[in-house]
Amino acid sequence: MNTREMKRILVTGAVGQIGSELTLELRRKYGADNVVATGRKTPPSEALKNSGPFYFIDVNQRESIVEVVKKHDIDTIYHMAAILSVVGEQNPQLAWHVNMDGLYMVLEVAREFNMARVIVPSSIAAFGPETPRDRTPNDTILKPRTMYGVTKVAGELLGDYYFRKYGLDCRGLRYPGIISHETLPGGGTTDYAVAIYYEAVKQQRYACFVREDTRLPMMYMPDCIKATIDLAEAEPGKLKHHCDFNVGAMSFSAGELAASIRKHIPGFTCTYQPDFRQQIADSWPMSLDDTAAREEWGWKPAYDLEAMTRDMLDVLGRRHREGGL
Ligand code: AKB
Repeated sequence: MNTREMKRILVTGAVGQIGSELTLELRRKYGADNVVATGRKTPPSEALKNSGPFYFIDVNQRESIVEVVKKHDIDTIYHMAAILSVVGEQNPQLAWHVNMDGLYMVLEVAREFNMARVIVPSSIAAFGPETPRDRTPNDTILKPRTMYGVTKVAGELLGDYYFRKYGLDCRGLRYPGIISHETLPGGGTTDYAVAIYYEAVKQQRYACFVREDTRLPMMYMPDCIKATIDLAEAEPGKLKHHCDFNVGAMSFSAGELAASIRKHIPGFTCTYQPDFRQQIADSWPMSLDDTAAREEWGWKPAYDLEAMTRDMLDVLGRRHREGGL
């Protein structure tokens, strides 16, 4: 395996929900000039725009990646650019193009430039209706029904292939629904678990697009960032898995989420109007067995539902009072 150190990092999808916060944390850790943010949109926050280098790149355009890789002598890629489940069902061709062709492009560039590491995120969408839904094992049936899920399974396999065939150190987590208060997610099935907080703060009511009893695994952004960087930095010799780690943090129904908000905003009301996204949610795990991540690289989440709700409402409440929501 390649033994280059991770020193100069490129983040694709750096203006997305996870990429934007991940970039800032990586810059804090490795130095602003050593973390190059790239994306297809203008950075949403001044913090991201002004804290280090940013380039517009398209992950499907090899030359646009290569130019930045050469200019900044990149040795590590966090490949966060992806089309999520709902947009993927609306436009499966686009999901394949961005998630598969884009990943292949990134892996090929990483191989050609002999990179130290590539972080290739996966998702609970890699599972499907035939998978055991309660404490879903790490190694189990992977037969998703969404195009997003298909690209996630194929992405896990492709990353593992590059590791075995070329010694390219690819690693990846199966993200659950990620909840955050900085950048909104775009086009995912778990987006209701973010939107509910914004609407609770702004108008004390929310119409949820999945049933009240819909239970999915979720994670608060600080844990997501920690998990991503911890896996990237884990000692290679300890890893038995590579691109397919389950990472659990919490698991709750939409009704339990609303109840946790009601403890802080007693007048909050939530109605349930399931639409086509219900079927996607019903095909995903309710909770995860993340023993492999705990044993192989010491994964341990810090936030549960109560702690996350307190923090989310604190931050969003403050922003709303200051007129920024
Ligand atoms: C989605 O809902 O599509 C994503 C995911 C779970 O990967 N948030």
